[in-house]
Amino acid sequence: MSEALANLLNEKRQFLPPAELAADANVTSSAYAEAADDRLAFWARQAAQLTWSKPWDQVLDWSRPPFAKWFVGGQLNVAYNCLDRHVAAGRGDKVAIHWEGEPGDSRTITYAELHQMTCRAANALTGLGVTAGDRVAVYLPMIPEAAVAMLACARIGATHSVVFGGFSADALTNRIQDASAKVVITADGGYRRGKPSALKPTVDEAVANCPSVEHVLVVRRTGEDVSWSDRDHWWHEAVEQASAEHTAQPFDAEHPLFILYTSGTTARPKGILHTSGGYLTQVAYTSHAVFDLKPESDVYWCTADIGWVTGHSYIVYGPLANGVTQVMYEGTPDTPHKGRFWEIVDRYRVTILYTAPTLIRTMMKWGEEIPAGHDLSSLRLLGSVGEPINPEAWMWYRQHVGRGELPIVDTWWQTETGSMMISPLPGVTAAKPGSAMTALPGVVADVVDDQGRSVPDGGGGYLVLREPWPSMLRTIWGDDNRFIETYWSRFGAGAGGDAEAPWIYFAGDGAKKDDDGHIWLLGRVDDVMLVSGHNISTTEVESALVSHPSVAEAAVVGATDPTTGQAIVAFAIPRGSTDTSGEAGEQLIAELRSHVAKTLGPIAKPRQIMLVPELPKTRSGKIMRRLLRDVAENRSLGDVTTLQDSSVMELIASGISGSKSDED
Ligand code: 6R9
Repeated sequence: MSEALANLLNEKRQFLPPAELAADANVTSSAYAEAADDRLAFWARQAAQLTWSKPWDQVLDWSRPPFAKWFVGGQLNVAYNCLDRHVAAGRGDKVAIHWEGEPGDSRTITYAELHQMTCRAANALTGLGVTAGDRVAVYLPMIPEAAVAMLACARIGATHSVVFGGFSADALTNRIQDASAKVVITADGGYRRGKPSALKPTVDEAVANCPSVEHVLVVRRTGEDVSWSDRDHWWHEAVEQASAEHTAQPFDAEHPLFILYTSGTTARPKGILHTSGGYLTQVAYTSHAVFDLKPESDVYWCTADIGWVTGHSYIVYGPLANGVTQVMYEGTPDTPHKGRFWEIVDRYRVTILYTAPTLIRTMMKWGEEIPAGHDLSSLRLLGSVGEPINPEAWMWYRQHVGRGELPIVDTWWQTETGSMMISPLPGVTAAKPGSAMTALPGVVADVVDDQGRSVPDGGGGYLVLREPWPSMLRTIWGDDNRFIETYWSRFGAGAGGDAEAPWIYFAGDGAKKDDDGHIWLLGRVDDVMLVSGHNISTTEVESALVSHPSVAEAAVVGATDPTTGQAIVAFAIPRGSTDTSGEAGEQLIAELRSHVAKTLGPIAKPRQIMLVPELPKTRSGKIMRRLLRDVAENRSLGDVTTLQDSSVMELIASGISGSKSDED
C-alpha cells in the first residue's frame, strides 16, 4: 500500500491518569462501549441532560445527507439552558464569571447577574427591531458583554456572527455583508499590551459599506473618544435601561444559533453555520466529560478569544450549560509582566486550564522560572487546543505547569465540528505526549488512505469522520454546494461512484495511527498556515499582496517559528516597472507587510517577504509551495523534477539576497 502520510515520530512515553481523578471522574471507560452499542441512544441520553420545552420525535434525520437534523421536532432555548435553569435551581448566587481586565480591574458576575444582563440585552435588541432569524455581528474585546451579547442573541433566536477583534475593516465588512447583519455590537475599544486598542473606528469604516446594518450598539470600555452617528447607541443606555424581565421562548432544535467565519483555503471566508439542540448537547457533554467539570468546586479557565470557536464552545456555551465558575481575561499574557497568567491562576485558584500550544511554546521560551514563581497548586487538569502540540511542549506543560503529575487533554476539533471530537478522557486515558489519542464516545473518526481505505496501525493518511455528530456544521451560510464540495466530496458517497456508500466528512487534516491505534494529528494537508493558533490561508495573504499595485504574483508558505508555531513567509513578484533595488526594495517590502496587515488584520502580516523574479510551478500551473518552504527554512531544495522550469529556483535564490525584512 502506498503511504498517504509518513509516520516519522516514535513517542513511547505514556502517563496514567492520577488515581484520585480516575476514582471520581464524571465519565468512565464504559462510555465508549455504551456509545458503540447504540450511538443515537447515547446522544439522546446526553441531550436529555438539557432542559427541553418540547421533546424530540427523532434523534437523527440523515435521510438527505450531508444535511443532518438532530433532535427533530424538539424545542429548547439555548440561553435558558445556560442561565435560567441554574438560577431556577437556586444557584443564582454562584459566580459565573470572574473577569479580569488587562489594566487590573476586575468584575465578579453571578449566574443571577449574568441572567439579568442577558435579559436586558435581549430586550434592547428586540427594541432595535431584531427578531428571530436576524443576524447580529459581534466585534468586541474579551469583556463579559461579549458573552452577554451572544447569549442575548441566542435568547431571542437571532443568529450571532462573532468577528475576532484583531480583524481589519475589510475582513469585518466581508463578514457583515455575507451574513447581511442588521446590528453590530462593538465597544469603543479594549486593552491590549498595556494600552487601549480602538475598535469603533474599524466598525465605522466597515459599516460605511454595509447597507444591511441598521444599528450599532457600543459598549464603553476604554472611555476614549469615538465618532458618533445616528445609527449608534451606547450599550449602557440601551441595555442597562432595558427591563431585566424576559421570558425565553423555545426554538426548534435546528434553529440557527451562530455563524462563525473560517478562512479555509480560498480568499472567500466560509460562514460555518451551527444550530441549537445538537450543538448544545455536544458542547455540554464534552465539557462535562473531557474537563471533568465539577460545578460545586471547579474554577475553569479557557484562555481563548471569544472570536474563535473555542471561545464559543468552551467559554460561553459548554461551561455555562454546566453551571461552572470560570475566569475570563481581557488581555495578553505578558502585560504587565510575563507571569500574568500564573498570577491569575493563583488569584482565582483555577483548577482547570485550557490553552493553546502556541502559548505553551511562548511560556517555554520565557523560561520555567516564571510559572515556578507562582502558586499553581490549585490546578488539577490541563487542556490544549488549536494545533498539534509537540511532545516537548506537552512535557513542559505537564512538568512546569502541571507539577509533573497532572493529566493533559489534547483536544482535536474544528470550527466545523463545533465540539471536541478526538481527545483523552482525563480519568480514563493513559495519554501520550503529542497525541489526541482516540475519538470521544459517540464520535466515529478514522484515518484513511487516498482511496478512503482505513489505514492500519502505524499508518498515516487523512483524518475523516464516518458518522454524523450532534454539533456538526449544518452548511456554509448561503452556499450548500460549497459545503458539500469542501467537506463531503473527497471520500465516500459524495466523491461520486457508489451512491450506496456512506457519506464521509473530510477534515482537511493529516493524521496517523500509531502502533496502538492512537491518533496523532499532523497538520493541514493543504497549505493553510497556523499562526498563533489562527488559521490563515495562503490564498488570502496572496490575494492581499496581489491587491497592491506593485505586485504581480505572490505565494506564501508557513515556516516554522519558535513562538507562533508557523510564521508567514511570502514570495512576491513585483510588477515590471517597480524599482526593487536597494532601499526602494526594502521600502516596498515594508509597505507590503503593512498592506497585508491592513487588508487582513495584523495576524496575517508576513514575517518576511522576498521579492523574486519567478515562482516555482508545476506543469499544470500550481505553485509548489513545498519548494518555497525549503527556501524559507534555509534547507537545500527537495525534489524539483515536477518543476515546470528548473531555473526558477536559481532565480528565486538570487532574488533573495538583501531582501529580507527586519523582524518586528
Ligand atoms: C478548535 C479549533 C481547526 C484546525 C484543525 C486542525 C487544528 C485544532 C488540534 C489541531 C492538532 C489539536 N487543530 N486542534 N491539530 N491537534 N488538538 O482549533 O478550530 O480554528 O477551526 O481549527 O486546527 O488542523 O483542522 P479551528
